[in-house]
Amino acid sequence: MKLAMRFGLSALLPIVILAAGCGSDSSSGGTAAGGSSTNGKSPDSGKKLVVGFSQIGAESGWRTANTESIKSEAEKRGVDLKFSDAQQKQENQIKAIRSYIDQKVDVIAFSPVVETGWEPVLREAKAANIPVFVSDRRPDVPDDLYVTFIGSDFIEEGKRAAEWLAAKCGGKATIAELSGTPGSAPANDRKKGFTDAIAKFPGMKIVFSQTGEFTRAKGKEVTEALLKSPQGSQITALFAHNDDMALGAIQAIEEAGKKPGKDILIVSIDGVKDAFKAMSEGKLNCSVECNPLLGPPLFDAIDAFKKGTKLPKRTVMKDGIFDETTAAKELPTRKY
Ligand code: GZL
Repeated sequence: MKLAMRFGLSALLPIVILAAGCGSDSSSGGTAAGGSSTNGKSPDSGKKLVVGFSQIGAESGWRTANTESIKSEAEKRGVDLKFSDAQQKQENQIKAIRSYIDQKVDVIAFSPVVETGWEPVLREAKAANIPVFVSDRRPDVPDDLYVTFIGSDFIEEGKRAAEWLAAKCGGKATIAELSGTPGSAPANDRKKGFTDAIAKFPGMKIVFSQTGEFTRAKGKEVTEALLKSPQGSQITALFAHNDDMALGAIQAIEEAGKKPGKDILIVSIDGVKDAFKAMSEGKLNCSVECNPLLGPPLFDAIDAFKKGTKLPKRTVMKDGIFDETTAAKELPTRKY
């Protein structure tokens, strides 16, 4: 039966995948397909399964770990992976997806850099009977245009960062926000989760918000300018949508002669190794995990789809939260 014949299967309830970042292996955590491994063969001819993957870029430590997880899992399962790096440009992702359609790959998978603008190209994939799997970030399209979306709950991540900060600062903070890529699901949702949570605390206000584009360099640049401005002296806390921007901000705060983690509390999201190091040094106060090891659950889902298993439309990666009190102990076991 053609792989794509089952495309458009009805959705089941979302399931949760165990975090792999804290020592467990997400593929053993159970997935929509129950963790069976792809044999790397297409169902029809026994030839290698061909998967076209469009990656966003290489902007952060999280992205590097995510790419490594996708590539190593494909290799382990004998999948012929065609991989492209879009360098943060949606037009490059759309070009890559079109090229996969032209190559008649068995499956297309991608991490959408922003939420909107995907419907035309995903309709072309559907017309070509090529199933599409979404990894990491959500696209704003009708759900008949993809088989399943595997990624973390970014609203929950923003909420947990806010709640941790509220407890740490007793509900009083003048906050600077370094936001992620404009229009991306993590930037939109983390902001929503964080602002909705601090609304309960009248003493917590975001007085500055600017994008640091999820990169360390831009995070440093934006924070340097903020600290040089009259507003800089008011800031008592910084919320970064990812660790890389927080690490850039830490450098800027130190160069301004202030103590990151003390003069300015810092909370961020991802849970990469460098964040654990900064937390163990007291320079970063909290990092909410966002598990990048999406290779195993992605290829489990493709394998299950290939075998006719009905997949949920949404598979949520389960993430932890870590802070300055736990980082040193956790650091040795971190996988990324
Ligand atoms: C989150 C992912 C985000 C990370 C950033 O799933 O899309 O993109 O939080 C990365 O580090 O750049």
